Amino acid sequence: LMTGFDPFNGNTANPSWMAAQTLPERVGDYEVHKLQLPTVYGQAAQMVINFAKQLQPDVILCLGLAGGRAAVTPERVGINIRSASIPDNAGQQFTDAPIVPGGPAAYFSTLPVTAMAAAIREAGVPGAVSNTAGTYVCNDVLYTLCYHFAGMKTRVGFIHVPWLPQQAKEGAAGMPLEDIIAALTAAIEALG
Ligand code: PCA
Repeated sequence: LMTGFDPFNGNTANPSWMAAQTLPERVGDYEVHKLQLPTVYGQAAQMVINFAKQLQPDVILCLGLAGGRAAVTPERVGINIRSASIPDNAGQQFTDAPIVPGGPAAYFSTLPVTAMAAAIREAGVPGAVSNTAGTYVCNDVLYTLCYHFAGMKTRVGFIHVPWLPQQAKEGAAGMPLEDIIAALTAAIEALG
């Protein structure tokens, strides 16, 4: 199950969903099912959980935009916090709030992030493990899914992608959609 987000915070497009949509229905050994998520705390993760109940996927790989990053970045960890200077697409805004009150501080992704980042670079695209998925909706989804699927056989992970060249802010990195697609294909093939 692969997900991408709708546009948020004034971005006119979200390359995470554009990339998910453009990927073929089969990559390596995997059938790819796609779901667009709203950039809304709580609701986005719940949609993934509901969809996964029907689909029973082997892997859930969520994608999001991290404007300003220069590489495609598998995320190592989700943390139990909501804290951002901008509201989500439903107008919710949080500062220093837990996602799951009393829940564990953090979870590691259950995907092989180092192998995925290496595979991305081998495909000729900048790739690196990221040690923070932020404290906004992407982290909310990663943490909530790790919490929900802890101890279950479904593996869970997240990849942040850069801005497209045409949307990158002055002086910031952008990456063509076809490079993002090549990176994601390599990352999926590295899942084992
Ligand atoms: N990126 C945001 C939320 C949606 C998206 O694509 C984030 O990094 O939290």
